[in-house]
Amino acid sequence: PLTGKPIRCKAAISRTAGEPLEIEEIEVAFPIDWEVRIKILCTSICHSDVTFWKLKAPIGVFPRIFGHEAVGVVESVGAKVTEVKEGDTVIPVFISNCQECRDCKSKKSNICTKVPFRFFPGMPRDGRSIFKDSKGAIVHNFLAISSFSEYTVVDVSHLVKIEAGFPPEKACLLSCGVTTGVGAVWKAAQVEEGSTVAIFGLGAVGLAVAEGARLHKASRIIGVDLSIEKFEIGKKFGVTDFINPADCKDKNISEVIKEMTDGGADYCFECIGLATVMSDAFNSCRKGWGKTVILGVEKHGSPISFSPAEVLWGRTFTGTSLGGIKPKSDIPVLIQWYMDKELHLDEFITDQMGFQDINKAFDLLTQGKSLHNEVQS
Ligand code: CXF
Ligand code: ZN
Repeated sequence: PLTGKPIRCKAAISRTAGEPLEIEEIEVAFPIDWEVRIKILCTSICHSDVTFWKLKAPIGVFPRIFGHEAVGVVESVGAKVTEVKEGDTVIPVFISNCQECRDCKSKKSNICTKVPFRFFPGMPRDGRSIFKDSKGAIVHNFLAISSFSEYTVVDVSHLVKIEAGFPPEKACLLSCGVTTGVGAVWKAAQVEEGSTVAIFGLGAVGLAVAEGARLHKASRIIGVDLSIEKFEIGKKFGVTDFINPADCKDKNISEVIKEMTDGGADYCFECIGLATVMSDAFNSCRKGWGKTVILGVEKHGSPISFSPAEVLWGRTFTGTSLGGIKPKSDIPVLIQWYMDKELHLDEFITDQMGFQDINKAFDLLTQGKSLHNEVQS
């Protein structure tokens, strides 16, 4: 390892909102204190990367290195790190997990307050920048991970150590999307056997919700998506019924779901990131105990609206980040479910390519042609 020295390597830099990434040589700082420098083995693209890549300045921050679904190997560690060492395989996660704060110790939260989540680029504890381009200018990081780089620096509170032999192309799925979907069922909603579930949006996160619902023995798993192809894919993950909102001409989607489920689904999950769909999901859950969970960033920053009377009749509306999963203790459980052949992961991978083809991976995802495409260095 280049302990105490910066590393020069290649990274895919996003210089302008919505424009192709540019593979450039960068300098990655050496890790200090609680930081860990990792060599990325495999990374995949999550829709949140796309959402923030499209955001124009001044809200969008550029130049930036996106990417937060990954797996890597520890190259060197800062002086205060004892939890991992050179050669360990780790999954970086955008949610920290210090395991000491009030939130980490509570069963009710996965939002660590000791190393709080910050939208502003920079390392989580001191805000410092770790990347420089070939001219010495700062390149910002993303969600404290920035995995579209051969090397990156991540705070140890954001790392989960896993077995070295676990296949990297499956491991990186557990870094965000699949964990978010399965976690939303397991932790956030706590779906019981025999429940009815409606999933709005059958992308990777929505399919992971279906997978979680299947594992939790939901009796009916209704997928809502504008693409009929998603139903065929969804069946592999346990989707039992499909609704294309474009076919619901004289009824709105909530009426259709209420008819199908004798009053509304027990649990609704919004997996697209649109305020109007969040309202539809809420209106589709049943009176008395229906619960709606939103899983991701609202793409346009729009507010949600629904009638207070609907809440008054016992419906719950809630949200979750990373599905309520506590990375260090819960991701190993998901790994065990995969090893026990209970949790499907292989089916989430639709394309695999080299790092130099990362823009192709972006194109496939933005055109809705893939679930998870992965790039390996
Ligand atoms: C999101 C959740 C909220 C902040 C940004 C990232 N999740 C992952 O993609
Ligand atoms: Zn993500």
